[in-house]
Amino acid sequence: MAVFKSVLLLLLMSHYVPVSCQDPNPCQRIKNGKVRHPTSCNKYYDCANHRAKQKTCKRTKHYSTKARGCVPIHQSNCVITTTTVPTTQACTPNEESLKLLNKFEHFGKTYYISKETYTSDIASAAVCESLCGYLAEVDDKSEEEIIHKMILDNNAKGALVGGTDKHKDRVWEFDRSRGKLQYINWCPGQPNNYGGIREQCVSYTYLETCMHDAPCEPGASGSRYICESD
Ligand SMILES: [Ca+2]
Ligand SMILES: [Ca+2]
Repeated sequence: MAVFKSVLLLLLMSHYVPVSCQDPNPCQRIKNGKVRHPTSCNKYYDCANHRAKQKTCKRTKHYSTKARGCVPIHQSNCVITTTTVPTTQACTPNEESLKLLNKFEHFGKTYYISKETYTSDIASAAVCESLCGYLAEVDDKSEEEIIHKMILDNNAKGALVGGTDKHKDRVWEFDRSRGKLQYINWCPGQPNNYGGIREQCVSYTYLETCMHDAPCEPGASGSRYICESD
């Protein structure tokens, strides 16, 4: 009897292919029955006592989870969804843009201050983007101090940073995300649309560590612009 059992066991083992350790057993949750194949429509697994045997439908058929068997392809509900892993493309700062700005590292972040005054927020933002960054977004007091220090260290009169109310009057947002400014520290008397001109951008001067509203396209201001990169 013992010999008979052993022979029977051997026969079963030769019939049902054990699944390797690397592949999770498709019959782990199904003791007896059929399980769809994860990456093929015309294959499925036959489970017998949690042992999986891979089977293939005939050429014109697909496995159907509804019918629990092979059916003509047009009757099958099989859809294989493959998850594509998004590829993060490394950004390389543009060589020509790098010549236009001075680079600084502060607490794991990279900032750039332009050597020339800004002509428009859009042009400045484009240069920042070519450096894998954006017009500096001042998120807190410590970042504000970094911005101010960069202005002083570079003998600049001031610098344009991110933030605008051009989309909605008096609603200050970051242009790239349209997210509202979380940190706002206007200097006394600001924002003031100085001289009756709509000042829809944000800048800092060398005089104070606080924000001014400033024209996005100044004629001549002497202000530079600062980019930030994560
Ligand atoms: Ca920031
Ligand atoms: Ca102003």
